[in-house]
This record gives sequence, C-alpha cells and structure tokens, in this order.
Amino acid sequence: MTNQSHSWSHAGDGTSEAELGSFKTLEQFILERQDQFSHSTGAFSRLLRDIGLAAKTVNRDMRRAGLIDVYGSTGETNVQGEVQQKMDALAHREFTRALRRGGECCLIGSEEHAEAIPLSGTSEEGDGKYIVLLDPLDGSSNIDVNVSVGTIFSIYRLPDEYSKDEPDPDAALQPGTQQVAAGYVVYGSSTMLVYTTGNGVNGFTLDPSIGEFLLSHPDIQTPTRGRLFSINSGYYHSFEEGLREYLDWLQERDPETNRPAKTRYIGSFVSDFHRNLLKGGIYMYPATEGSPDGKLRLMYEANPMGFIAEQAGGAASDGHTRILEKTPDKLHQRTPLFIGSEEMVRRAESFLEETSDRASARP
Ligand code: AHM
Ligand code: MG
Repeated sequence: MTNQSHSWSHAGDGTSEAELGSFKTLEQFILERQDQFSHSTGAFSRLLRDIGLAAKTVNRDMRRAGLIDVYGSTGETNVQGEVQQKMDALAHREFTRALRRGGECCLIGSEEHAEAIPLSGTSEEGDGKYIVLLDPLDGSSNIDVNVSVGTIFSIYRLPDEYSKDEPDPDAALQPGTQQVAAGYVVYGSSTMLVYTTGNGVNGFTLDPSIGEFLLSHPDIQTPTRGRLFSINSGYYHSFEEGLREYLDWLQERDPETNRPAKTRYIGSFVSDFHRNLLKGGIYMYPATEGSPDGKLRLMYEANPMGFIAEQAGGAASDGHTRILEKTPDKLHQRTPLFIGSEEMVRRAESFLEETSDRASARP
C-alpha cells in the first residue's frame, strides 16, 4: 500500500494539524476521474457524492451513540429474522433518503428491507440509471459496546431492458462481475470510505473538522500472503472436515511459512475485512451445520467486498467458486465466504477441494 505523502505543520496552540491543502477531497478525486471519460454525464459522480453524504450523516449519529437514543434494538426483526438495532434502521433511512433526494438511483436493495425499493419519480433531479444494494450498518450488534461497524455498498447499472420509471426488482439480480462500483465505510477509530470502480482501490479518511473525506490511502494493494485469519472458531465442530484441517494447518508451527498464523476476529465484517486488506489475511464465514449457506449475504456483503478484494490484488471465493461469478437467485441470498490475500484464499479452497474429493471417493 502506498500512502499519499503527508506534511504536518504545527498549529502553534500545541496541536498538530495536517496541511489539508495537500490532501485531495473525495469530491475532487471523483471529478478528476470523471473527466477521464469523455462521454460522462456526471450522474455516477453525483451518486457517489450522495453515498458519501449519507455516510457522513450516519457517522455523525454513530459518534453520539450513548448520548442520543440509538442504542439497543427497535424490537423488530428484519427479513433475515435478525434483531434490528436502532442504528440499523437509522442508517437504512439515511442512505435511502440521500439516494432518493439525489435522484441517480432507481432501485435500492437493503439488508433492512424485505423487497427492493423503487425510487423513480421521487426526485426532480438525476437520471435514475443506477441500482444500489447495501448493508446500511454491518456488525450493528457491536454498537452498544463501542466496537467498529461499517456500511457496505454495491452499484449496478439498470440494464437497458428495464424501465427506470417502474424498475422491476429482478433488475437487481446481477452477478458481481457486473458491478460498476463497490465500497464500504468503516466507522472505526477514524471513519474511512474505501471504494473501487474497477480501476484500483482508494481509501479516504473523514476529517471531522471540515466534514470532508480526504484521500489518505491511494491505490491500496493487499499482500498476496498474510498472517491473519478471521473466523468464528466457536463453530469449529460444525465446520466441514476440510475447513477444520485448514484451520489446524494455520495453527501449526512452521517458521518457514510464517506459521502459526494469528487469529483476529472482531465480529464486524467490514472492520475485519479492512484490517486484513491493509495487513494481509483471510476472513472466513463458512457453511456450518446449522447454516449450510453461511451467514453473509451475496448481494450486499460478499460481492462488493469481493470486487474490492480483487481490485486490491486479493481474492474472494465461496470455497469452490469465484464470488463475483455466482448467479444470484434472490436479493437476500446467503453465501459461504473466504476473502482476502490470494494465496490464503487459494489454500483454503484446496483444503476444501481435497476433503470433498476424499469424501466422494469413500465407498
Ligand atoms: P449483520 O449484517 O446482521 O450485522 O451480520 C453480519 C455480521 C458480520 O459483520 C460479522 O462478521 C458476522 O455477522 C458475525 O457473525 P457471528 O457472530 O456468527 O460470528
Ligand atoms: Mg452485514
């Protein structure tokens, strides 16, 4: 990973401050990229601006959690049967509102809403040519205990055969290879927005004093091999044999291959993914006996993060198939997920492959 060079000055009052002029804002960066396309109408840039704006609003409320009434659950369960946190509902509303107002998106698919939400005709502005799928607040059960959470988003074009005035929810069911952009926001010790449009991965840190995302992590590349592995090993006994063997292998001592690897599991996918992206590692949410399709959702968790991982030089797989090539059947579809440093993902796949071959060879 290469970081933009920082130059620091002394404010004279004992605090150091960055010379903000040396950082590019998210908006400047988006516009610069837009200028590279001669036929660009600016619609996509405006869509990203709307997402950035919603992220700042969610960030503002999150930073005051504990002071305003956003702790705890709404008492409702979402379409997945999971308890909905107040902050889940708030983040869903903030993103929906920003996209509705901006007018560039005609259809939203959200983890917090059973059906895709059509937006067309609700704004005077915008061309309404994009579909946005999102997990408004991933890892939200961590909010009440002050642990980092995130937002994940995935952007598709509305295919020509669909009308933007009455968008069919099925228009959202596109494979991950069709994404035009994907990103996440991690509300951590600082707030960062990381995204790709298929031309590398760039990260922006929110400077709360000026309310702008500033380019802090240009052209992020993830190590091919890492030392971290992230999995809920509490479910170890319900993992398939190949995965148990891979986990045992990771924990063997072998200085030549830098083993044992280190466990890091926050239980907040965005945060676990972000750390592993920068440091090198693998995040796994596999199938278990109770959840044969795993827990994470293909359309707004695995696909966007898979796109980012690949763009940073990593990989994403369901253990057998490249995530981005999976054909979706439904908006809230789940998938097992192995994502991160390429060598680690490939090795996980080969352990899984080997034992499934062994199992099928058994008489
Ligand atoms: P959510 O989208 O409802 O927040 O659920 C996804 C979260 C991930 O952030 C996290 O990695 C995983 O669920 C943790 O699940 P578990 O507690 O089973 O390990
Ligand atoms: Mg989630």
